[in-house]
Amino acid sequence: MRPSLKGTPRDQTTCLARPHPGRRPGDPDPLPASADGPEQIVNGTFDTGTAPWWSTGNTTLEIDGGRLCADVPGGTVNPWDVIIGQDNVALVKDETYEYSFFGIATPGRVARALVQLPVDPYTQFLSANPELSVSGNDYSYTFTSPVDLPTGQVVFQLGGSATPWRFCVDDVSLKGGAEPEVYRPDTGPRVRVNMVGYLPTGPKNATVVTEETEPVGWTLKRAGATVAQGDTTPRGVDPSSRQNVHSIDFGRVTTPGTGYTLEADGETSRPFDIGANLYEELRTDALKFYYTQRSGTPILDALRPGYGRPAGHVGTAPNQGDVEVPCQPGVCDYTLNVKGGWYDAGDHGKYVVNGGISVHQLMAAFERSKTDGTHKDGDLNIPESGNGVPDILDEARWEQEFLLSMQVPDGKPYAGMAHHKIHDAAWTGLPLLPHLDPQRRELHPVSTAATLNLAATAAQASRLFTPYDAAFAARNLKAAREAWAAAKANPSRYADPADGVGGGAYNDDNVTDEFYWAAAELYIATGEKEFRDYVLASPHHTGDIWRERGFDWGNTAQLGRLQLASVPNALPDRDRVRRSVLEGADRYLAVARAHPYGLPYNPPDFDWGSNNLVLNNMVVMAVAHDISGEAEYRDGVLEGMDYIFGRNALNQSYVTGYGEVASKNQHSRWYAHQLDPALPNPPRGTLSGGPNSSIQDPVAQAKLRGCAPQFCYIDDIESWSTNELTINWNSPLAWISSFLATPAPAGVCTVTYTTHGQWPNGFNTQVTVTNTGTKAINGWTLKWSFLGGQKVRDHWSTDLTQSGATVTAANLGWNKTIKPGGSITFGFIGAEAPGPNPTPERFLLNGTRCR
Ligand code: 9MR
Repeated sequence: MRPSLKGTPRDQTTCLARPHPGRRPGDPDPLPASADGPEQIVNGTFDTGTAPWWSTGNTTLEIDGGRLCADVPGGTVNPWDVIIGQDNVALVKDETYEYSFFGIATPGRVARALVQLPVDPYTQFLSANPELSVSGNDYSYTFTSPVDLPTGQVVFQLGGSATPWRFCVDDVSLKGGAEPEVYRPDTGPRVRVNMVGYLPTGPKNATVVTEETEPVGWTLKRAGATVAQGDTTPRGVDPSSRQNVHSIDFGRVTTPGTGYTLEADGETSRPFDIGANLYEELRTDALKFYYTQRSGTPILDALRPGYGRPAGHVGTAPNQGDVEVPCQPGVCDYTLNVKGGWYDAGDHGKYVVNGGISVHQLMAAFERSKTDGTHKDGDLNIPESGNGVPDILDEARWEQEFLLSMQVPDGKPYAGMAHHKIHDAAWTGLPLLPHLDPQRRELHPVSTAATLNLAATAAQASRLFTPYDAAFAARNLKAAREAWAAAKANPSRYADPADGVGGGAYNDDNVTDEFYWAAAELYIATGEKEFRDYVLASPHHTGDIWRERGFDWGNTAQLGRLQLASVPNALPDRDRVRRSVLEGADRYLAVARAHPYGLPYNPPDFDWGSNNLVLNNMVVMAVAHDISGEAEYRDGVLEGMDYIFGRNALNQSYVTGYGEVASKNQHSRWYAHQLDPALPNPPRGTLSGGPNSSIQDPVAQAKLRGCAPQFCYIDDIESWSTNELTINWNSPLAWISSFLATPAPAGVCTVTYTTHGQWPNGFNTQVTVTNTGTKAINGWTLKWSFLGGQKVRDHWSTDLTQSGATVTAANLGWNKTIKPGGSITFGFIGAEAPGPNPTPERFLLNGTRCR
């Protein structure tokens, strides 16, 4: 909206332009005032940014003082060489429309304002040539539509000027015709629950949509019998849904069972379970998602029935990649073999920045639970299953190898940096199986952000892979160091926001957070002073990074902080770092508690991929639980899952295959069942991006305009801005389900782990386990993990075995019993590995966690 203080003249009688020959601005209005029909333009006042307006690639849309502005390049020939427009403007035959806008040109220019057919022959239903001036004018035209056309196009053609100029527009309005179609989602019963279920010992909350303002009764039923009853808590009008809601807390019910229903205000919820182990399958499915996203390899139907497909982008026609991919013209003089990796989303692009956070979160999920042995070889049913390496690491390696291949080779300009992305030269349509993509593939320029993503993930991989493949680990550490040095030498090479044809731009013009994250990973991996000093001096180390909108591929300081807090290291202010995670988690917990749907994310407008931000806020709470052991943080995570699984305004689950009504038409070129019944829906465990207030795609714009944040979602394959799937959204889902599926209850034990001597290739450690409980422990195993490649060589007073970095110490016959208050002590000699050898922080005694 144009703020009135801009002081532009808005007097209709003095500044009106109409498409009548000989008429000049200032002439009286010769037409009867047109009836105020319904508005057909979406965001003509630019209150919500530039979307859904688009432009040709030679100019960039921006909001300047509340108006839409663009610098129009000089040297173009035709008016249509530079265009700004909006699609899917519905026209009804024989209806009269009033089209109006406020426009400015600096310096003055004549533009073309058209309402037209969006495709050849571009028939113009209105064609005007407004004389735009520096001070700005209002323009208004009427026309009668000769056609019924749901997909009309409103455009400003601005090309044809020898010299550059600036165009600004505001208050674009097309009034008349039919009321835009009102889409009403089927939201089912007004009582909203986690349709998958609740853990017996976890929180149990629901939300009921009602007009009532006083408490109403609720009843929990199973098999026709009443299990519990109570009264709702009125919560007023929830801004995220614009609904009047009450919440229900039935947490006192802990009896496992299937087919529970909750009744309130005359409505019955969809059925749900109370049961343990609700997240085990999700943990596997959320991770299995990655195999079917793989590029450069056939997907074996034997491993994923119904999902088998030929290898995509392996240099076989019609594919033009990815074994010898050139750069965009003028960007580089070499080709790279960048075969492999995961397709980022529903398109065939491969991007280093969202690949980076994805592979990071998979490795972090593995590391978090490596003492527990949660992620095993063979648990994901992938081609590498059975190779002795946990499948989650094999899957992560598939992407990490790709990230490494994006690094500029030695001897070339920007050696050590990473190309930002590789994708098609032009957007393709749906459906399109990967191996059928005929587009030219191009490497895009290097970026500091991509380079730092490579540095961070390669440093992390260098530790985690050492026990399994020391050569691969060493290759990663070398790449990480080179990437770090290259990023330091080129600290502000940002991806171009306009480089979004054929693939997403993934632009980010602040990479101080990526620097912090990379330094943190390099410090954890090496313990070196350079990285420690960088971490300590970074503003992100002490700054408030816990923003309500969460973290994502473009906001990665949180990854650095979470890693420093959760992976053992010798940072001098480590306690403060750990406390800061609790502070962040407290904030998300407070947001969730204030939210009648229990959401730990509640900005006034929901972002693209909001579900991933919800989940990442849950990751902060989960790490806080790991640090503190406090149940409230785990409860916060579980309540977040309630939202994802159906306790929401739309009464649907956002994970395919989970819950009675769930997203299943996520935007994808190969899970395009909605467009071609021969193709599958996305596999079980696929997260949808979820509500996006900016509704940037035509389907969302046609159906969801004016939506309250939670309603800005539609399970339609063409709604790419609300309903896509991505590798970087499934990664927090995998992380969180891994967390929830790995409960390690607090035990009655303490452990002291003291490394008495450390020499160039070995160390000597003594471990004492104390029984802090009241009962004798008869027979024990104690588990912990090393940071990287340390290996046990010799041991005494215990039976020690090691798998990967994880060590299991078991009692001998004579020290089997630990009396209440008593302790046992054993020791071992370890082989020193490259990098630091910090004291482990997670010890499991007979499966319970020691303090
Ligand atoms: O996830 C990305 C989101 O954060 C951005 O706001 C949006 C616009 O740049 O792009 C999203 O990423 C899309 C990418 O550009 C192209 N592939 C699909 C991605 C998910 O929708």
